[in-house]
Amino acid sequence: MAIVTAKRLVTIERHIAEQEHLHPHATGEFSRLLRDLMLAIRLIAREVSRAGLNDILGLTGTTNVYGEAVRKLDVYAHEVIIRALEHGGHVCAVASEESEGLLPFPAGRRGKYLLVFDPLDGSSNIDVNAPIGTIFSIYRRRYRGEVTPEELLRPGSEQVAAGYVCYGSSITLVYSTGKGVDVFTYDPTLGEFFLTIEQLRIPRRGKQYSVNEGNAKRWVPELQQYLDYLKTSSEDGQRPYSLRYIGTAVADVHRVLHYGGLFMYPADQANPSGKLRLLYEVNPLAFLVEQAGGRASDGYRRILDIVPETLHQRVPVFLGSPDDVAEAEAFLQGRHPWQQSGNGHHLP
Ligand code: P6P
Repeated sequence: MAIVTAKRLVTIERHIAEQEHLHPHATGEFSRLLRDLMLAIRLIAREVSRAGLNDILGLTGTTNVYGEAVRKLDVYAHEVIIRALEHGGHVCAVASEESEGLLPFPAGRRGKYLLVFDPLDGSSNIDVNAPIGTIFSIYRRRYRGEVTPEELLRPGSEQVAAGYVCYGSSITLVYSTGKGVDVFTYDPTLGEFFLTIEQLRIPRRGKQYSVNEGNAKRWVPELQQYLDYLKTSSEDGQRPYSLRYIGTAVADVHRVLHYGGLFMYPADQANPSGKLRLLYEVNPLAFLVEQAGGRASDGYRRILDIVPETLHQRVPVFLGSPDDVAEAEAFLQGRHPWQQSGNGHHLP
């Protein structure tokens, strides 16, 4: 992993401009889209950092398309991203996790890109000062004319860029345009994101797993065998793994990208497709993990190959270090040697 300190003083704007030269057909429209998005992220970062002081904590008293309570900061982040993008003319429509369907921009202001975003991931953590995040994903239009949801019913491998912001002890932007993953840290005194890690690479294997084990009794036996395996000491000291779970996917995945291991949100008897949304959360996170040399699947299929049937489709997810995710897949598919060696009996 190439560690770059901020000595080079490469801001996100300078980095976007440098990246533009890497794309021979770049029209500058994509760069301007990213700049508009960075403005929205700065505004959200400011509100998040003042969340205890500006009466933006707490609930709105409404629920979203999933029946989940909506918080004031969810609404603020959703609206500020839309306002920052709609005047630039680089995006024809947006899809927000907080909105029912696709939100086309007015005719005459429609560019060639689509922005898909989760304005505030992990918002239940806002009121307790735990990390939260914003996730975004950018596609290039396939059709002309009216913008319909079919524009987004395509595999995540067609993303032209994806990223997230983790509002934690510091505010970190992690993004990729398909040429590796770069990490920027926000300096709130200057309002600037500075490049701090160039071409982040995920370890081939880690020693941590991240999952809500409160659901364990509802998992398939093969997955329970995998968790037993992770907790069983091995002679080489690689196991037992440690459990780390924040409950904000952005924060859990940010740790996995740096330390290795894997993040899981599996299917269970109550949620046969898991909980996380393919378009708004899983595709962008899978894109980043693969760009960093990792692996992302639903236990059977590569996430980025899945063609969504609806905008809000949920999908089970296992993502992180390639060796760890491949091992989880082997267990789920009942083909891991540990399962066949008789150790794999599932404890009640
Ligand atoms: P649970 C946050 O609400 C979220 O969508 C993801 O960010 C996070 O990984 C998951 O849900 C946590 O869900 O069921 O463990 O609380």
